[in-house]
Amino acid sequence: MSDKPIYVTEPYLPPLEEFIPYLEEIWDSKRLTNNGPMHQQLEDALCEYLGVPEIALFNNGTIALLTALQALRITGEVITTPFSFVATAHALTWNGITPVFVDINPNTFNIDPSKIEAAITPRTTAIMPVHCYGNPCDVKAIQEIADKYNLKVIYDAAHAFGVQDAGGSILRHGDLSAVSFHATKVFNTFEGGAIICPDKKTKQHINNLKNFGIVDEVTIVAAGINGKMSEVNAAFGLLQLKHIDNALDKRKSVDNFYRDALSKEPDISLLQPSNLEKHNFSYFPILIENNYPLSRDQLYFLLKENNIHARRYFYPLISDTTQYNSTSKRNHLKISKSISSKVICLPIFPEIEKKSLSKIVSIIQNPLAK
Ligand code: T4K
Repeated sequence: MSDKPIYVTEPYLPPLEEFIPYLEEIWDSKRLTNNGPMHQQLEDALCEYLGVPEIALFNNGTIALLTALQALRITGEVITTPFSFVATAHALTWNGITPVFVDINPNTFNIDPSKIEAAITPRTTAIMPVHCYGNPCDVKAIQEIADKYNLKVIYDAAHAFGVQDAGGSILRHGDLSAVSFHATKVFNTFEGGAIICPDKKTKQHINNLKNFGIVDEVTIVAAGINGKMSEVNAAFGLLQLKHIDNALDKRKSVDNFYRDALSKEPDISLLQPSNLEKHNFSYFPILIENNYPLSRDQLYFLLKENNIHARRYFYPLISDTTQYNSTSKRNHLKISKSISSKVICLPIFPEIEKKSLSKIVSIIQNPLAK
């Protein structure tokens, strides 16, 4: 057993002294929440950094997703992926919507557009794909289907902060995208999230919904929720933005290290990187294939015994959890089941030490060594 545990992720934290001036400003202004100055600055800074038209900040990614569905008045059934974190389906359930799970593509682990049309019924109103591990979905094919059947597209882009394809931020695709700024994400505000929207009118509607539906002191237009980000979280986001490029560079080195070390391992498969302008290296999934000397779970527990806390994201499939196995509609999910039974996400974060990486790789390469 090594002395220090290595977790699947560790949040990037800038030097504490850099945060103090932000806190002093908040103490001076006594403005703690409700669209204060830090909140406004962070929205502007993120629009510029990401190159997107409008952003509405939230207290977490789940409430952002829930509100995105409300904003577009989505009802009935929504087509989504079972290979994701449970929050994807929960956001639908909290809106009284039935999730309809469609299988994923074996090369991208994202929803397979060629299987979407067969799952559309008269009750279908939207598609909610996930850019899993920050790898973009087949946005073109998904939009074509949405246009053909008059469906909305809301991307669960929880993992996709900072990712760019040839046309810019992948958060611009679909009707709305929701990101997460949770502690475990590449860009974090402790807890937090955002909706990326195309125009000011949509953003105003979303702003009303995240603030109890309040338009002014005497006008309430919707049964809104409290989805607001506090000033402390927003201030932390402003500081994080100063460090984000450095943090992403360090993640890239970790990704390179694993790729170099593991790409030739015969019974380990890697998710091949998409053709991107910019990736965020948010996760490093590997697949444990049949001829590997241990089963996926045996390797997972072997790593754990060595104080390496890799994770089986995403196992079980959402559609196999007790919450969803009887209430959801499940189509043929063969690929999802297979990937979910083989996947392990290895630790990846900016400050991970070289010797930790070497230890992880050595266990994977020699799982039977004593
Ligand atoms: N959609 C998708 C596709 C998502 O993946 C998520 C969240 C959402 C929507 C919802 O977004 P949020 O509402 O969360 O903003 C974690 C995260 O809690 C969750 O945000 C994330 N996805 C999911 C994939 O992972 P757990 O249950 O695995 O978290 P936990 O507490 O086991 O943390 C994992 C490891 O990270 C720990 O072993 C140690 C490390 N860690 C964690 C925290 C919280 C730290 O070092 N510091 C920390 O503060 O769900």
